[in-house]
Amino acid sequence: MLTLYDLPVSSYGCKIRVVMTHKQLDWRSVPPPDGYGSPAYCKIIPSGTIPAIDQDGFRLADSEAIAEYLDEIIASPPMLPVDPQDRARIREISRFHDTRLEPVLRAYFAHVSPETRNRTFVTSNTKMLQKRLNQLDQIASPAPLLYGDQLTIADCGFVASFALIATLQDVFSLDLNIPKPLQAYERALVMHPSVEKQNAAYHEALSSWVANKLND
Ligand SMILES: N[C@@H](CCC(=O)N[C@@H](CS)C(=O)NCC(=O)O)C(=O)O
Repeated sequence: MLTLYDLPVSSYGCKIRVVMTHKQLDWRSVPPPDGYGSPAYCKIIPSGTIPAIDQDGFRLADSEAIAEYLDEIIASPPMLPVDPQDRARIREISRFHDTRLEPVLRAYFAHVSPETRNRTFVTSNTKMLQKRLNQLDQIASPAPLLYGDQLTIADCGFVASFALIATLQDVFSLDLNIPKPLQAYERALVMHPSVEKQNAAYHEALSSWVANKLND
């Protein structure tokens, strides 16, 4: 059986859980020994990051590489468009998510606990988040998902990010204006049958994580 090194609260892990659910794969989730980045885990996965997979000794890290690998070895249902330009656009959005949007969300993590919160940082990071959402609104044309009705690799990353945005909005009372097409996209995404259960589980993991941070 496929092993997934993962933790319930991992956003990139959530992306792979949605891919695996959509591909109807069986897998077992294993926490990285001694935590991610630990010497014990780096012996297995040199980058020390989660998610990572082990398929009969073939080990692979990086959510995007994993998602594309799974899409190539399990052809149905396909998670990338066939047309080269559509395919490239979906990859562009997925990389925009991973390299431009998600890091801005991650930057809030150190400020969730009131003990370590810096309001000036939160305000400036929110301006950056607004900028990224506006950019996404220009790049993507959800109808209702990023590529019509077909769930793609790019959609999978947004499951955790929309959950994170909602959670962070509550924690920091963020003054965000999420463009209307993106709001409609989120509504369609979380209703997708391959997303629903993973989305609910991710919200639950986030709630416990935030509750722990607020009680630190
Ligand atoms: N580009 C990587 C990023 C993964 C990532 O940063 N994962 C976090 C946890 S959600 C992690 O492992 N951090 C540990 C570290 O950076 O050492 C991916 O897409 O898998």
